[in-house]
Amino acid sequence: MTALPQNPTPKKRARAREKTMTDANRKNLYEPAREIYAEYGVDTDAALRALKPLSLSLHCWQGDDVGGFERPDAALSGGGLQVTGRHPGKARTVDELRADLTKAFSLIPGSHRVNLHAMYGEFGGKPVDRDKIGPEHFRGWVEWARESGLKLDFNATCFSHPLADSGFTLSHPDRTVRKFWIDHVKGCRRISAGLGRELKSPCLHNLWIPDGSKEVPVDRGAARLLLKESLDEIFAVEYSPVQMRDSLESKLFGIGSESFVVGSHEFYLGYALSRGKLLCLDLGHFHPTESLADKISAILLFAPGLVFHLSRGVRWDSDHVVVLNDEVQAVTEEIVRAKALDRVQLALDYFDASINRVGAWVIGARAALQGVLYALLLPETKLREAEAAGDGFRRLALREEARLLPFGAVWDRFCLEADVPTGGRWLDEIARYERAVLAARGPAIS
Ligand code: RNT
Ligand code: ZN
Repeated sequence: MTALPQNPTPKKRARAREKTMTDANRKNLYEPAREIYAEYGVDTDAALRALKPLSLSLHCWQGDDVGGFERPDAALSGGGLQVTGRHPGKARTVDELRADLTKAFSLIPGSHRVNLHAMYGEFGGKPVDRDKIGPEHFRGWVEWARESGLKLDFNATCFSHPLADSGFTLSHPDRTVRKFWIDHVKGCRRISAGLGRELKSPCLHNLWIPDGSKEVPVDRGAARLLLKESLDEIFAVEYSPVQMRDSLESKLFGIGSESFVVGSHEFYLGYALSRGKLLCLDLGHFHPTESLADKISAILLFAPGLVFHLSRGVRWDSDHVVVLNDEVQAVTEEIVRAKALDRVQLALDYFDASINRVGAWVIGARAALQGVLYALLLPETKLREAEAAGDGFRRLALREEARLLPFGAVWDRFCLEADVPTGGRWLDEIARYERAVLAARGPAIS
């Protein structure tokens, strides 16, 4: 029997009324905001137009604590990565993960990408080792992405595997172990090219490996030479940039690789620039006092583009949820200033199991977009004039004044145009999803 259309409940009617009122109030704030910004020589309409085409790459691994689908109870192990927290409701199946991603995207303005890891394939309940995976394991993702209007990015998974337990993969002294990981990464690049071809958007294949050691090694050079050779072997296969592009991600240290990381910043900077590959800078992978923002204008003079893993380092952890902090602002400011929005990819990379996981996605994605919008709304012309005139006082004071401009009204406008909730109303959406969907999920299916 077909269900008859239901009259909205009083509660639903009140909610709809509240939505219209809030939206109207917020819409009214835009015009005055626009005028205030104009006094500073800032065109808010132009800023909104510039932000609109920006696509973030949302990391699938926030949805299930970096577990993946290789086994029913798969969990993150090794690689110097750690997820903490026991918030209930994590995605246990590919359908649950896709439902959660869909919910997150409904609360993030704009059209975006999903960043997959190799261990998130659909393996049909059969064990498929990493060196044997192929495009057939990602058909479901392609179909879902196509239906959802999303594009896909990809990552080889060189951790959570017995052959990574030694702490070395592509730089392992044993050729058999190296070969296993070389084959895995080769397969992942092939899968990436397929995803890019099918979805008509170049798929970014990012490579991060955990290789390194707890103690100071005697021969750092040997491991780096092996990594260089493994990479050359992997990249001997070329793909069209229309289908896929490669990026390489460095790290300063990890848990268990405190004294030595083979794939350091200098290693990958040299490798990427000499081989025409992209460099991936993760905000949590540098010394806390080192400015990642400062690297942008230098690297972009020599590289075709840059990839960012937006994250937040807190003490030992490099993967807290992204918020709109000084670092994110400094990075987005430098990207905008370099007019490089179309040459960078902003990908999110963090894992928090202590709070609602869908909400964690949305916090980070909205913060990243807000960072870019904030940068687009800086009184750039006036700041440059002050700098050119050698007026340091004015330059500093203008930056402080800029903090008080009605940024929120322009952000709300962006959300309204994209038809996603303004202000804090998305918090209630998350709470509803938690009650209706996440709370019904039991422990991991085994
Ligand atoms: C690890 C890197 C890497 C991972 C993901 C899961 O330190 O940041 O990007 O977070 O591949
Ligand atoms: Zn990263």
